[in-house]
Amino acid sequence: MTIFSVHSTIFSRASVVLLSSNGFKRFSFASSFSSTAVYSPRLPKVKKQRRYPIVSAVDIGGVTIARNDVVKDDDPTNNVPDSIFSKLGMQLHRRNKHPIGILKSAIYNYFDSNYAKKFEKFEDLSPIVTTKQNFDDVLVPADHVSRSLNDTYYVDPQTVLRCHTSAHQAELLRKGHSRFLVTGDVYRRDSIDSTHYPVFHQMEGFCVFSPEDWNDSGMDPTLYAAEDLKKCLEGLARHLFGSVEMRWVDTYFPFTNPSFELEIYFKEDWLEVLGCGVTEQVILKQSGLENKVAWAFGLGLERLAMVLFDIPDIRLFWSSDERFTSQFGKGELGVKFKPYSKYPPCYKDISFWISDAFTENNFCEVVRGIAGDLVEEVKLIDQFTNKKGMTSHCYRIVFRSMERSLTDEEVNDLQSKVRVEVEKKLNVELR
Ligand code: FA5
Ligand code: MG
Repeated sequence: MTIFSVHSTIFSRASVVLLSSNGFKRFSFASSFSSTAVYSPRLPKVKKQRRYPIVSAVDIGGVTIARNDVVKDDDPTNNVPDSIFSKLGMQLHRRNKHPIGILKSAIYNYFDSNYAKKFEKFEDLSPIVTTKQNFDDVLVPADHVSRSLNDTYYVDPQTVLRCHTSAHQAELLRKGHSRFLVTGDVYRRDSIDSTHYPVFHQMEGFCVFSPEDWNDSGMDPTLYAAEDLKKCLEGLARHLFGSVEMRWVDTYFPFTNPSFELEIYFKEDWLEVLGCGVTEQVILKQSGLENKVAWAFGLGLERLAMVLFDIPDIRLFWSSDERFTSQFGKGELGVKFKPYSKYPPCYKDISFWISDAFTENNFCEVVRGIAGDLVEEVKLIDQFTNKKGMTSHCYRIVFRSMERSLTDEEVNDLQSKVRVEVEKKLNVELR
């Protein structure tokens, strides 16, 4: 078994991967979004969604999208489950009394007052985009992990649910926009814990500079843009949080160079809240911009809102429980979330011999498909390979509702459904 490092958060950060006779298995120590399984065209589909009623159509900014156009049960090139389809068009960022909407407005205020309203705002661009928009236009290499069915929700081989708001950079540049903010819901197959959810919200910022902007500074244009970017984002962090402990981390994105991430100290750990950098020249040139430099950033709105409002679990953003929703009011930034009660967690372990095609994201998708938001965390707690070369994984599943106590019977029922589905869909052998 070889241990080596690859770029692993969907666009950034290296993490450690174990390469075994079974192929690539994720074994990430990074707390952020990360996944490293290589593309496998035969990934099992995880479809049945028990905790949610099947929604037959959604409305995205006035356009009705039918379920059957996005969820294709018998098409192996489609991996969108009903639970994800039902989130399309929810647009939490457009609800002005929701923490995500309140945060968005606060960020708008910062840009309006510091840049004399020069940043145009887009918040209703469809999350259903082409692979060209999501990947090619921002130089994501053909073999990049983020393109795999394991990481991204595909409607068909040319169409995905955007996995980042960077999907809109190039088209907006081509249309002549040079300073803009794009806010939207983004979708990723991912691990399960308190800071990761398969649907979340990002805000993209983009700012183009011309020679007259940097000439007087006497600085190299790339350096000029990088400094301006950091100043802008540090100012934003101060605007939102007052004083907060933060740090810059160098990283890699295919579309920026240099690239950075900003981390904020939250609940005794560093939490990655955004990625950013100086835009690759090719992107500007392909959009008809010569002799310019630009910076770009992508903020994770849930992560920032968790820090700002002291929200301990990312699932809460989707709660319609009045004990959650009634705590937030339009424009109110200083509010700290008061947990209404902490219900007990219930731990269940499951062990199985994995198959070649097994990936942790697929496992998480099965668990979410059965338990929905009753699953709080899925963690690999043990793994080994026996003399015959068979690899065993043991996962601990934490079940906990944010709204009520779960009964033993209910949790046992969920766990036995997980056991049945995992064996059936992931081709593993239960131990
Ligand atoms: C990106 O998505 C880049 N497009 C950001 C970017 C834009 C870089 C422009 C440079 C220029 P990343 O995969 O790191 O990068 O995600 C950005 C942020 O989204 C993270 O910092 C984090 O705050 C948030 N995020 C990522 N995955 C999740 C998730 N599963 N749940 C909640 N938030 C997430
Ligand atoms: Mg990242």
